[in-house]
Amino acid sequence: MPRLLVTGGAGFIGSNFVRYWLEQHAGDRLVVLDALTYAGNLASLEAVKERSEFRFVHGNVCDTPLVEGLLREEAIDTIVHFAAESHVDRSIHGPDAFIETNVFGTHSMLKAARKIWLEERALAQHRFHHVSTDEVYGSLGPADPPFHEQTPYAPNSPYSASKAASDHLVRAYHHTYGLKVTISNCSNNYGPFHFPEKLIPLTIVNILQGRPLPIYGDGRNVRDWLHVRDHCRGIDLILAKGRAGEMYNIGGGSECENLSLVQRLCVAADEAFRGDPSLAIRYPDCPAARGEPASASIKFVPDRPGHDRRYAIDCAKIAREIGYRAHVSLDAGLLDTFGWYTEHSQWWRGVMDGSYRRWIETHYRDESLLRTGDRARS
Ligand code: NAD
Ligand code: TDX
Repeated sequence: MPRLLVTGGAGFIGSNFVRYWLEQHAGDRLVVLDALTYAGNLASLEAVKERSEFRFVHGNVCDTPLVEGLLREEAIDTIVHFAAESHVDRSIHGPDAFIETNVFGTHSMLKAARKIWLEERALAQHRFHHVSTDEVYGSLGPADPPFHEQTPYAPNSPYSASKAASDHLVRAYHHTYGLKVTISNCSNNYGPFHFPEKLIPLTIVNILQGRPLPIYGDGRNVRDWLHVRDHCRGIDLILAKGRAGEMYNIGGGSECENLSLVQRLCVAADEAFRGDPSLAIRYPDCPAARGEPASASIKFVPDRPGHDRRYAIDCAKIAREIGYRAHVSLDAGLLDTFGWYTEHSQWWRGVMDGSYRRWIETHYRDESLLRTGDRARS
């Protein structure tokens, strides 16, 4: 049975992966290593914290001796490396943490894996899976073919540059030292437990609180939306059937312009409030609680510097070699995600107070985005 070390397991995708894994592979040892930055929350791991297979370790991936100790002590043979600084806007305002965690942190993980697996244990069966992003490929024009695994790297933000650097290090540890690695480059994830700084969860919680819905630039930027559950299944398949040294793109097959995506969430809110009168009581500041369309709160704001225009993923390789395809349609996924946020306000209110709020206050100059005084408590 595999023994997993999951870094960044208290974050959005990591915590979904931990729940997915323990559902699908009950009995496998699973250790989470997470520094609990603003993006990491133990509340996201509530459902598994009592499982005997599960252990949480509070620590930093840059702490190589700590990682070596865990690999030894827990006889880990599989690393799934999610830990990263992940928000493009934050990387524009402060790139240092991105270089530290994404580049040095990944190198620290690789050094520890090499030392324990190759030098100390001569462990033939091992896997270092690195979770990366489609942003390393840069930006597409409207008629360009989607990114495939041979698309040259052309990262445009400090975030994507740091992820590209980490991908190169992972690849180099395979070619130079023979470490058995795989890399997945996936598109924009969405789903439950997503920190409300990224477009979908931010839009949902702002709708529910009657706040403006910020759209950068003209709102015509395109992302390929991947439900986090499909992403977790894709990683599971790569661990089981992926070839060492290979990269695999994972997409959702759901390209959508930002403005259209936000409008779809607004329609979902209007319909949900019409169908469930308890929502208006729980979220009295939501326009839909007064019968007004949520889309009236859409607000165009200045564009993100260097904003990539379009991402799209060609999944042919992972479909052909491993049999992956996305199961969750964007319509079903958005409805499901909207519903999750309406039912889990305790989670999102909890993760949003504190450091997130202070960051928003420092970096958004547009005061109307900071309107406070929401009365909603559910
Ligand atoms: P997230 O920001 O929600 O979570 C990151 C987690 O890593 C948090 O729990 C945080 O506490 C932890 N962490 C940060 N620095 C750490 C450190 N130095 N040591 C240990 N733990 C640390 O991120 P996410 O959205 O879940 O993304 C997970 C991975 O997937 C990242 O590598 C990201 O680049 C990649 N990715 C994300 C998306 C997306 O749409 N969210 C898309 C493509 C790729
Ligand atoms: O308030 C907003 N308004 C807006 O128009 C925010 C937060 C975003 N946007 C736009 C910018 C992007 O075009 O929406 C799109 C999505 O933005 P984000 O949710 O910040 O995601 P993105 O920048 O595309 O990056 C995400 O996908 C790839 C993740 O954050 C990365 O970790 C991942 O690698």
